[in-house]
Amino acid sequence: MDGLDALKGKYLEGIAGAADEAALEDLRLAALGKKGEISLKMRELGGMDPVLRQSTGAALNVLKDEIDAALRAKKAALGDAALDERLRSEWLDVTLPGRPRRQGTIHPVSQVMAELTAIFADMGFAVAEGPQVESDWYNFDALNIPPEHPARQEHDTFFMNRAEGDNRPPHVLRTHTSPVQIRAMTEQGAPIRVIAPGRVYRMDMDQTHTPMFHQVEGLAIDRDISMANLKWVLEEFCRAFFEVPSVELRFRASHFPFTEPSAEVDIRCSWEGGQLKIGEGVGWLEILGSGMVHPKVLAAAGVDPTEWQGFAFGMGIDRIAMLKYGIPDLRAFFESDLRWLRHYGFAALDMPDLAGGLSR
Ligand code: 2NL
Repeated sequence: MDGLDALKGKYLEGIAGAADEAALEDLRLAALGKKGEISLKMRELGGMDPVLRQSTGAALNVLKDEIDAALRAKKAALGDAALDERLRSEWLDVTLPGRPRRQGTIHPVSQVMAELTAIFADMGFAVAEGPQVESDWYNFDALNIPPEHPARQEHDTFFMNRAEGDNRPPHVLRTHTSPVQIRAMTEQGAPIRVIAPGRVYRMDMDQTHTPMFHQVEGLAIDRDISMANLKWVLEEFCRAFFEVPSVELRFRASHFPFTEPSAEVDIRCSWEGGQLKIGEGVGWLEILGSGMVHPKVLAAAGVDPTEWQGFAFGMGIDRIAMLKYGIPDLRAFFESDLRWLRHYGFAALDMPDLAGGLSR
């Protein structure tokens, strides 16, 4: 019996101190394996006298169960410790933002498009898109600019080539996004509320003009839409876009073939110390053109002008981006200079929404 106590002490101590599963397995074999110490003692039972055999046998069984239980418990504990250790060392915060190897930026034009889309979406305007190569009917005729109208010359249009002997009028690179709204009206009918942001093209290149630039037009047609609705929508847009508490707009009578009446819109501003401030001061800055959609334009898009009316407006995206973000030179917009993009670009995850103001 003393021998068994010594065995028990030795194995339980060994098991408690085992560093890993391999050490545990060695101990199991040494005690309970075929040639293990307990197994050998079991085999010796056969040669004992019956009384001693019974008590020794019972004691051996108890010891075997104890060692077995200690082995299992230690194995489980080692497994838990190993898992804890992995969880500690392989810890990963999946909520961290990505870290791209090279940090790109969002172009100011893309940023401003996202901003104005958010603002107009909040007022119920959907975004419409259309082709950049247009028929001259969609780009001009439908907008009340017939073939010999002087406005055609003023648009500095890029013309596409026709095949030899094809005498139909050539397609054009759209000179405004109005044709997108003609298409939207034709497809959806009235009532309708859309904006059409996108690239437009005019053959012009100097300090303040690039042959490709960006425009957003807006259109709202219903039974009783008026210039008053136009004024509110534009004020609301300017307030949200320039992120100022209030703005003041001034409507000046103007002329466009596709609206009647037509108005150019100025915004109150100050120019102190070379710093432009929107919404205050004694200066005025022209920011867009607008008016009530001409009845002929409604009719061309299949909308009955005796039943429906509404406003339209158009403004340059590049220009309002320059005003808002203090970008001095228009031509740098399209030079793809990485230093310029890093300076004026926006973080990819910094997309605008209206909760708490555009830039929070
Ligand atoms: C400007 C002036 C304007 C429109 C665009 C428009 C579109 C349709 C019908 C009638 Cl479908 N009008 N667009 C109206 C007034 C002015 O743009 O100075 N843009 C930069």
